[in-house]
Amino acid sequence: MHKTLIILKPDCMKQKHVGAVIGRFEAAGFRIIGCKLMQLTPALLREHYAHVADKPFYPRLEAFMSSAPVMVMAIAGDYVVETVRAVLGPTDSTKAPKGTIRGDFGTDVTINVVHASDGEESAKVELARFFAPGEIIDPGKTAVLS
Ligand code: 3AN
Repeated sequence: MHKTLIILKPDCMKQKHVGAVIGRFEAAGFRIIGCKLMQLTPALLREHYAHVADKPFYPRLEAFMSSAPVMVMAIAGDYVVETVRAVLGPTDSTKAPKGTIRGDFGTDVTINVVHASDGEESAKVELARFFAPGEIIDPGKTAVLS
């Protein structure tokens, strides 16, 4: 089973696109296996965005990502990492086609609705960064009572 880490960013939360965004992941066939609200700290953001922490745009990114609570999610399904990246569209919302999440709801390259892991290895690292082992539960493996 493939898994990925999703963060619904402050713009998604404030503009109330949470239901629409989760709906697109569900419509693509994926299931939620972890979900919680978090207020991200500068220390956690510096770790999560270590690959861009020395870039000139980083201070704005950190200020934005810590400006309101976010929803962190783990979702699962076949080829979820690459499929979710396609459903999201490119990082820069102004270049994202209509019909993608960033093309429909994003503002710019920083304010871009959702973070999603960019590969299977980074997904493993990021899921462990944001979720304790017991916080990820696969409902696909439990019977639904009728
Ligand atoms: P993605 O989140 O799409 O994988 P990364 O990992 O290249 O993109 O960049 C991490 C975050 O840094 C992006 N989500 C975006 O918010 C921000 N970012 C990336 N490139 C730029 C840029 N040129 N200017 C401003 N912010 C950027």
